[in-house]
Amino acid sequence: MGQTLTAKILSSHLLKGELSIGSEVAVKVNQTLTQDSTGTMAYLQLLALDPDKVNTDLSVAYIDHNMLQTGFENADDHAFIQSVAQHYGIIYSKAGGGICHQVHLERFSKPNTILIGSDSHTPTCGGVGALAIGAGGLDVAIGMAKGFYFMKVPKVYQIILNGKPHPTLNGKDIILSVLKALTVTGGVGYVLEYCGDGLKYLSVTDRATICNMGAELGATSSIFPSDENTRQYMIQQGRPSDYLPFSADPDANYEASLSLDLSQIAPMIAKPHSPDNVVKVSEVAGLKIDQVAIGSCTNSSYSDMMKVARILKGKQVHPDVSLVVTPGSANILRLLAENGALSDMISAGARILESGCGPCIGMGQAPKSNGVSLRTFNRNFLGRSGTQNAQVYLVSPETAAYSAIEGSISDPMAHHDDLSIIQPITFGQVDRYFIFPKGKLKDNPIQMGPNIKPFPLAQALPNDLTLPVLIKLKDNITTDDIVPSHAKLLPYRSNIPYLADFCLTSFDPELPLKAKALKGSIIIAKENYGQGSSREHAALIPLYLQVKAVLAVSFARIHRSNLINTGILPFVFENPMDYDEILDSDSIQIHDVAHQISLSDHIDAILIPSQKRIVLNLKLSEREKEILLNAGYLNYIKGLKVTQ
Ligand code: MIC
Ligand code: SF4
Repeated sequence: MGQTLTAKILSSHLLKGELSIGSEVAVKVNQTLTQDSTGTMAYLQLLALDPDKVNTDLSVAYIDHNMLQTGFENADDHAFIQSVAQHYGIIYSKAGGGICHQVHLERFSKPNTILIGSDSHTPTCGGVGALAIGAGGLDVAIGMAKGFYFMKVPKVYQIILNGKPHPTLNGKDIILSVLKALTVTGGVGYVLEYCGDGLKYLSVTDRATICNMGAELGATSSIFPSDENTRQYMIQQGRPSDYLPFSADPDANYEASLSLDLSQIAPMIAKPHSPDNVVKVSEVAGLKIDQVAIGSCTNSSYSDMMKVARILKGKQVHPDVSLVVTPGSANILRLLAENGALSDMISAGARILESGCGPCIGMGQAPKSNGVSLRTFNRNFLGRSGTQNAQVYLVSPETAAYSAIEGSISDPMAHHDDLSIIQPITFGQVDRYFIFPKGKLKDNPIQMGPNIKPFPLAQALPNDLTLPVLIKLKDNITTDDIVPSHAKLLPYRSNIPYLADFCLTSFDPELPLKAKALKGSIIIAKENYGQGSSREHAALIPLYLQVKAVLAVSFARIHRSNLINTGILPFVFENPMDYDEILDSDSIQIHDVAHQISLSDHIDAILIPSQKRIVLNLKLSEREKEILLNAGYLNYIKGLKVTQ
């Protein structure tokens, strides 16, 4: 039987365990990436582990999220990360160098490698055939210190792309079509592997856009084969020797499959407030808009920017629209400046931002009240833009640029322009934003500003738990809901006590106070609790508020790991109907918790006051069990060795 790309990479990187679906294995980590908003926490954890130096082929610390230095906090965090990078042998990518995923794709991504990153969009590098996985900061810190990563062996979803796409189609329209077909939970437990004769029409950056938004399907990762287009990309990026032909075997076996005919795909748009709320752009064409934002790790490549410049050239942004453009890397920005595209954008009335996440994570450019914002980003969760009542739509750069000129949503297929781009033979490289580690690493001192506070650690499980319900939530609660992120809060990512006062406050403004008063509680939720970002703050903050457990119908993959890593019990309802039995005023009582966990996946619990018996499921690997019984991953990891 032939192998999938995923199976090939996992088997050549296997350190421990058996490659059977659902079982936990340890794999060798080749590369890691962090960004600053999850990075400070990851590096505090790396300091606690204190290896001599990182144990990977390459680790990079990017500064791209927290770039609005409205106070000392962000600048302090940057200095901290830079000092840790120097201390342990990590490449530091300064603010302005670009968005982690775009820069990593350009400069470091390699086929047939494993990359883990403390950001849910790490799978972007699947565009060149890497198995790139988003993880919590602690998992990445452990990856750096020990060189391994534990993961569940995923199923593989074959996505067959046949046919030739219309020239104005972007990778974004393809992934939005996949989201429409499979929804935000359709990728859970899978790696999405792309194949088919349509691949030859997709550039590496279109592929990267598609892999990037696999995160919105809940997938473990997404991956394309490495082929002639990959070779061309590596040559352009000045690193032809990083190319390696890499494809799945023709007789590989997949657990599921979806076919799309690219010639039939029209420009697509995700309506508020979910990336899977997808319709054709033509169905909402004409809707008046207030803001257009082009960029983010999803759509900020050189080709995307050039197409935008082509559309804007000689035109004017509509008077009622604010158009903001964020090129994905300093190198792309330089190329745009050199070839005149930047001038075309500015002449049309675009606002140009430095390369970084910017408006995607609410760092400025919040829309006006009830504003309609068209964004080339990957998430349109309610409130993420920084304006609670804004209506955010997700589109391709082509749709965004035409709409910015018209002042209303406009279908790029209605324009019949030739948007083909002549690619430069080589992109050149801007290395001035990288600080490469040198000298005697450990001689470099760690700089820690006053905003950086210690992270909380779990306590050993008591014999009996009686946990009042803190809040009862619905489906698809995002990590943005649990720990909001925007210009006012992002600077506090290294200050858990401060952030704790904002936990779930859009559902209950009193929740942090209530949690503190209860000194031990449980959160109840439905499907897909913790979707979205990899931020482990969504676990550390409940931990700080003494939340001991979350009971949900299901969890998003990264968030479930983050809960376990911090020492919070992620219970699943054995019978999902029991969700309806639980009242806001109830408590859940569990006797002999540690003993029950060590014996079985099925944990007996009692609802107080009704005395109804419910069964909580805690399907854990042996390692996860030990983590929970040892009050968190950090406590447990210190003695753990995994070798090939
Ligand atoms: C996001 O897109 O939500 C973020 C901000 O990049 C997060 C990381 C974070 O919360 O810091 C992610 O996707 O993991
Ligand atoms: Fe940055 Fe947005 Fe990408 Fe997250 S999704 S890494 S905030 S650009």
